[in-house]
Parts: sequence; structure tokens; C-alpha cells
Amino acid sequence: MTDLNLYSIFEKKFVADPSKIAFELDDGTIYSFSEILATSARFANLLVQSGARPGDRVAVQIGKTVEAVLLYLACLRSGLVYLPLNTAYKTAEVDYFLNDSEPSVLVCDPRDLDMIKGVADKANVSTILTLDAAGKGSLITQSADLPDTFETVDRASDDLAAILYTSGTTGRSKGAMLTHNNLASNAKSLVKAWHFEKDDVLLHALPIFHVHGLFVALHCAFLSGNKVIFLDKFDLDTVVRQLPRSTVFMGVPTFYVRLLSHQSFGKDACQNMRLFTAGSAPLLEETFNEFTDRTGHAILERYGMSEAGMISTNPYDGKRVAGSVGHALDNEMRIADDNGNEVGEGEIGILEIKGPNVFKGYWRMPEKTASEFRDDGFFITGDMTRIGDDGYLRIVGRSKDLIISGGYNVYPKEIESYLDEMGGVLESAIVGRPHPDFGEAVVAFVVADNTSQIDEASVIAFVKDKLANFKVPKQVFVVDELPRNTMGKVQKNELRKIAEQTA
Ligand code: MLC
Ligand code: AMP
Repeated sequence: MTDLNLYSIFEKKFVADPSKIAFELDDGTIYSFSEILATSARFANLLVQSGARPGDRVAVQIGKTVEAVLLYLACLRSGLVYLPLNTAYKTAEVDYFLNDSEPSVLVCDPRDLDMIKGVADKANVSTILTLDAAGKGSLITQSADLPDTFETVDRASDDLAAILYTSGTTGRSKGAMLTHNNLASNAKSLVKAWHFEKDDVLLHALPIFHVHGLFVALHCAFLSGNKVIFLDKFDLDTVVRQLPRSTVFMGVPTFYVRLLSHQSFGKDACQNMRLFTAGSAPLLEETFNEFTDRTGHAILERYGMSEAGMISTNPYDGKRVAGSVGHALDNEMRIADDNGNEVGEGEIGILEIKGPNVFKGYWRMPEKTASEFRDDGFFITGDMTRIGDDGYLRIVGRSKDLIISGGYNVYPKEIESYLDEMGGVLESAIVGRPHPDFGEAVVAFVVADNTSQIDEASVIAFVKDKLANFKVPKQVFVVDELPRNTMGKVQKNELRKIAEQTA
């Protein structure tokens, strides 16, 4: 049945008002829903013509354009599995993702073609298409004369719609497999919980290669037939200028910290706004309070992850509590100890969840998948949580060694393994410290082996060459040794204290 294809649910809204504006860019360029229907059909025809078959992966590493969103819709329509990659990823990172996922199609920026071609050939990618930051490339030219209709491919609810790679605490990144039903059920829950109506206007400034910008923001808008003011990135002045024309804005905490730093941001900019949501990283209580004082709006904080979309949210109508992530959406939640036994009321434990939003497993990692699910089907999130006396969920820490910088996840283990390979480095440890803009900053501690000279600049240059820019340490300490406990384990708490004191 085609209505189990996520696209078919969106399409009902697109065809209801085809002349309505679906996307508006900052320069005034507009795309109507009829253009969305036609262009995504042309892209779908091209993908099928290239030989891609339902279930095949389409990896994309491209800038933020409406055409990129339409490519996503085209993948849904043709039953292909969309696999977005952060544009900051460097060759070594892309190499891993392509080899692991074995996509049949890769879409990249024409600027990266030379770099990516060798990697793609090695991974047996059969078709490479291009799309640049202005929405031009072979994807457009090759699809220009193809039919602008396409019969959406039937999907069963547990067929894959997307794979999102999340870095692992122990080395290899894992591809979280998300089904059509995972995405559809979560989108429906959010539209209801956040009271989306057809006249809402979403101001979109998030990247579109992660859950937040791609699924949470765009799915709410698609499911409600909304106009989206589509910005290519978060630029403070542009956001403040476009806010009065919008009703909903979604951001990582860094967006709100930056908005508060803007001299003329206040009630005027928010005159038509009905909802600000925040997530992907903890929103500081001081940001929540200052934002309320300045604008009269209480930011609605919600919590989620690649493996499950949105898990909990503060209420739309009830009290939004600073420092909390509200109540469960449409999944069951329980707080348990390491062995899966529920902890007592008000106690801290790891959040476990079960529901239609929870992913199908990690791509080609059955053992890893099995180890992160309990026998009764609950998924172990790795987030340390507690329910307060008020019944609201709080994220109090992480059982996984993870830093969240500006809403991007950084796994220390990954940087450490690269640094340990650097000439002159004996060993390394990566920790996070508070950062006024990014929430947390990556800090490196390296022990030199004295075979060659190393300093902060050479360590930064080494990482910058290999890994995405948000993983590059903001500060480096060259130390004689790493503090260890009696078991020989590096005491990261000690390092965090040093990093915080010398920030
Ligand atoms: C950029 N830089 C970062 C960074 N972003 N460093 C650390 N952390 C980041 N997040 C680097 C740049 O490379 C540059 O380095 C320097 O910092 C300053 O860059 P900038 O111009 O200030 O950065 P900007 O382009 O403005 O980007 C910052 C940002 C962006 C916050 C707008 O990072 C962003 O859009 N973040 C959103 C991430 C997101 O969508 N997360 C959702 C994940 S989904 P140099 O050395 O070149 O000067 C998820 C699930 C859920 O988690 O619950 O939602
Ligand atoms: P990702 O793997 O990129 O999807 O990141 C998911 C992780 O982000 C979660 O496991 C949490 O640790 C964190 N996260 C998301 N939303 C929040 C929030 N509102 N508060 C604190 N942490 C959050």
C-alpha cells in the first residue's frame, strides 16, 4: 500500500494547495508545492533510470538547497534509502561511510568530485551525480527532460527510508536504520504535540543532514503543508530579519545564545512567533530565562536522538520547565540501571525507550544492535536521566563518552585514535569543557614521545586535515603524562577540571 510510504502522507498536503509557496529563500526566490511535486518526480525518474532499485542507498554530501530537499523526497518516492552526510566530513570519514553503506548512487558537490571519485570507485558506487550550493549540477541537467510525474513506490511500514550515521564510543560509526513508519509516526506525534496548523511559517536555519533539521523541522512543515523560509545556514542578522515573518523556529542551544547576543533582538522580532523549540544539546537555564525575559516566549525544549527521532517534549500548553525535556512523546520510557532494572522513583538511571519511533537497528551490525536492546525490545539510549518531583524528565549526563559541540556529536575515541597515530604523540585524551557559544568545546591532552616536536598548532593542523572542523580541538595541552586511576584508566574528570580552569 503506497500510503505506508512516508512521501504519500506528505503528498496529500502538497496536492491540496499546489499553488501555495512551499519554500522561500532569503533572496525572495520561491518554490510552489506544484514545483515540489514536479521536480521531485523528475529526480525520482533519474534515480530509477540510473539503475537504483528500492532498498538501494543514495549517499549525499551536498550543501543546503531546496533541490537537496527535493532529492530526499525523490528517494522516498522511489523507495531508495536516503543517507545524508555532514558537509564537514573529510575524505577519510566519507571513505568509511561509503564502504560501510555501499550506496548505488552518490550525490556530491562538483567541487568535491575529484576528491570523492576515488573513494566512490573503491566502494563500487555505480552512479555519481552533482549538486552545488546554488542548486545546479548534473542532477539538474540530467533530469531536466524527464517526466514530471512519478508513481510513488509501495513501501511496507518497516522498509527503510533513511540511514543516519552516528559515531560510536568504541571506534566504528554506526548507521541507524530508520523506517518509513519510524519517521511518519514521529512526525505525526510532533505536529500534534506542537499544534502545527497549515498557516504556520517555519523559519529553517538548521543543517539538513541530521535528525533536527531534516526530520523534525521539515517533516512538521510537510505534514502541515506549511511555507518554509529556508536559510542556507544560521546567520544571526538574517534570522533576526526573517523572524517577524515566521511563526515557528527550531534551533540548537547555540542559536539561542547567539540570538540573545544580538542588540536589536527582542519582542519586535517575535511579533508573529508562536513557538521556539530547542534541542540536540542541553539548553542552559540561564539561556531559557534570559530568552523569556527578553521576548516573553518560553523556549520549548525537547529531547531526541538519531536512533529514535524525538523522544520527549515539554508541553505546548502546560508549563515549560527550564533544564527539563518534559514528558514522553509516543514512546514508552523507563529509567534503569546498567542491568536494565528500573531504578527507584526520582533516582538517576539510563533512559530506555520502546515505541514506533525507535529505529530498526544498526546497518549490518546485528551484534551491536542486539547489545543495545533489552530482551523485551527497549532500546538503551545511553543518556543518564531522572524524573523530577514535578514529573518532568531531566537529562543529567551521559553514560557514553560524548561531547556535544554546537549541536554536533563528537566522540573522543575517534579523535584519540587519529591523534595516537600522529608522529611525536605517545597517547592522547579528549574531553569537553563548557564553551559560551558551542555549549561544550573539544579539548585535547597529548603526551609527547619526544621523537618529534609537537605543539598546539601542529596537533590542531593534524586533526583539521583528517576530520570534520567541529571535531578540531579548540585547545591543546601537551602534558608529561595522563592521570590514571589504580586500574590504569585515564581519569577524564581530572582533565576536565584542568581544561575548565585554564579556559
Ligand atoms: C562550526 N565550528 C564548530 C562548530 N560549527 N566548532 C565546534 N562545534 C560546532 N558545532 C567551527 C568552524 O569550523 C570554525 O572553525 C569555527 O568553529 C567558527 O565557525 P562559525 O562560523 O562560528 O560556525 P557556524 O558556521 O556559525 O556554525 C555554528 C553552528 C553550526 C552552531 C551554526 O555548528 C550548526 O548549524 N550546528 C547545528 C548542528 C545540528 O543541527 N545538530 C542537530 C543534530 S540532530 P575555524 O577553525 O574554521 O575558524 C540531534 C538529535 C536531536 O542531535 O535531538 O536533535
Ligand atoms: P545524535 O546522536 O546526534 O542524534 O544525538 C543525540 C544525543 O543528543 C542524545 O542522546 C542526547 O545525549 C543529546 N540531546 C538531544 N537533545 C537533548 C536535550 N534537549 N538535552 C540534552 N541532551 C540532548
